[in-house]
Amino acid sequence: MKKKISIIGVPMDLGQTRRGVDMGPSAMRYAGVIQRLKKLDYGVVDRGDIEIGRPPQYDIKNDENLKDLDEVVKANALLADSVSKVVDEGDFPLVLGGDHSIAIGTLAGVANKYENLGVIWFDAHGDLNTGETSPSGNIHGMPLAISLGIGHSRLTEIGGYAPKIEPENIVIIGARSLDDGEKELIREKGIRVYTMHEIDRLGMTNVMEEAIKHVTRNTDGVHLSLDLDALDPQHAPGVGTPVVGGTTYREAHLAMEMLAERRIITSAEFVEVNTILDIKNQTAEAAVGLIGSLFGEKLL
Ligand code: 4U7
Ligand code: MN
Ligand code: MN
Ligand code: MN
Repeated sequence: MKKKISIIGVPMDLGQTRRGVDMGPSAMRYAGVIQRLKKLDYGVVDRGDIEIGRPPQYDIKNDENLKDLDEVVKANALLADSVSKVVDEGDFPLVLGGDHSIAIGTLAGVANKYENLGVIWFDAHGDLNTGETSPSGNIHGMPLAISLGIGHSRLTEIGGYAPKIEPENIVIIGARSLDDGEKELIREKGIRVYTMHEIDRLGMTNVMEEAIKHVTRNTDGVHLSLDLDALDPQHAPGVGTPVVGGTTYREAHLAMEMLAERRIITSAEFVEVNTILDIKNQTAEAAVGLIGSLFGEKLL
């Protein structure tokens, strides 16, 4: 029997400063994510949305270069609990964002269920900043560092343990914008990165073959964290931090189809869909299409 899929929405927009990404979960529901998964014969439960605190928006707190830290911590702690329950019940957690700061909570909820969790981080960015290295103070640029146990302890200790993951079990795919501190951390920790250069050079098929080998070498589960800004802004205009020169729509689908064939993904999140910046829900629809491919949708 196929695993049941539990959907958790996280209308979080405080990990960065552009409003609109809080409506991402609604947009993906509206684009038909549940119907799409049901059509593939999965049992689907929608667990609704995690509650997000709403600070007065004219007064963004920025202590230690960590914007809206209190609310980001609170929401991620709730998300970690909710994801943890889903895994305990034997369901597949599918988290819909919200900005990428929510990966902190998703990984906190999932990582202690595995001996060694692998992570595929599909993103234009490295998300490896800390309050010390971040040029923006936006926590959505930090979740991968936080999950490695690097950063403010209020964030790294969410879920009551740290680190969540080890550097050798991570691959970043689609990178084309890295800050100096992130580059340093990648070199220091030996994190495997397939930048757009490698995708151009090797092709997505080879990149995915290598990436899958890397994240399954030493692990008993693999989390997929997919930031829609990995796609070229042509195909995913509704994101807060677009970067030109991204993957095509088809490359992203191929990546998901290969993950479906290999059945290695044990939890997933789709983040950074910003409905205010989107064009006729195109980015949410792209996300839902990718979710379909990840769960085995085929034309024939
Ligand atoms: B996303 C950035 F400086 N690196 O830290 C930062 F370029 O979750 C962008 O990948 C972070 O969308 C992007 O602010 C975070 C910037
Ligand atoms: Mn672990
Ligand atoms: Mn990104
Ligand atoms: Mn990201």
